[in-house]
Amino acid sequence: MSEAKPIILKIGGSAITDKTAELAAKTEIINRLADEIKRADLDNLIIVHGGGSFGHPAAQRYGIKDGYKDPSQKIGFAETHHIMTMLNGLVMDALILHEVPALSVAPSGCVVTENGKIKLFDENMLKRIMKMGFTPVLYGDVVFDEKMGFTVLSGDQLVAYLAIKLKAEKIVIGVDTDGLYDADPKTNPDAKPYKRLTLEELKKIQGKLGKSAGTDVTGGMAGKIAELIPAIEQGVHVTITGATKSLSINRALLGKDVLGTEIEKA
Ligand code: IP8
Repeated sequence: MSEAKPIILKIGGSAITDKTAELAAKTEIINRLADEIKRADLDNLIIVHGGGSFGHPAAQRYGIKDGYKDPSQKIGFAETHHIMTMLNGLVMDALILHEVPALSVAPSGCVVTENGKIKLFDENMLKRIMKMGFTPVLYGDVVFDEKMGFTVLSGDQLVAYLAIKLKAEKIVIGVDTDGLYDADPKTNPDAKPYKRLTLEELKKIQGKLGKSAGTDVTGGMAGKIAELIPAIEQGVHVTITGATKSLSINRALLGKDVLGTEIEKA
């Protein structure tokens, strides 16, 4: 049973799905990540995954992020959540097959936001799950919102919130590139990686960070970084590395050197 400070792993939707298609899971990568997580053998791990080509297209179709405006969106809210449980099911299948004692926690059932920002989340259940030696697995989801009726909660906001509330040791973000670049490395061969960034440097380059190659209602890399800033401000170390490259996530979880970007407050 663990009482150690948690390590929070965000698995980006871009890494485990093909965001240019719809409902296109990369099951080989999901399986390899499950193996890397098992091999890291951490009993203080919290996993959060993104929506990728599952949650984002559905959320976009029904305008969920902008809040409740019309009863016809209700089925879209339900559908978006359901589609997220399908992607979560694939992640859970892989984790349990690799004997990670993972437990799925649906944010739609335990988080309330106010104008898109988390207002209510009883973290005691998560603490209990971890104390018993289980690995909670959360994900970007649709949630009820006190002002907007409902909205989309990104996995990244959840990661930052949990990191602050539970005083995390660090955050590891697995994406489909080797960290942050000064241009899109997929389209620009001259794009240069950032090895290390302070909070101040990160804020300066925020405008250069890319949108998404596919549908992304939570703002692509730029939006995700903006969500993480509150945790970095509180002194949480962030490593952004490639989840599509073998062993990067395993090494980052174990605090070893990886190809990627290390972000620190100062
Ligand atoms: O991919 C978004 O989570 P994210 C989840 O972490 C939905 O931004 C439902 C689109």
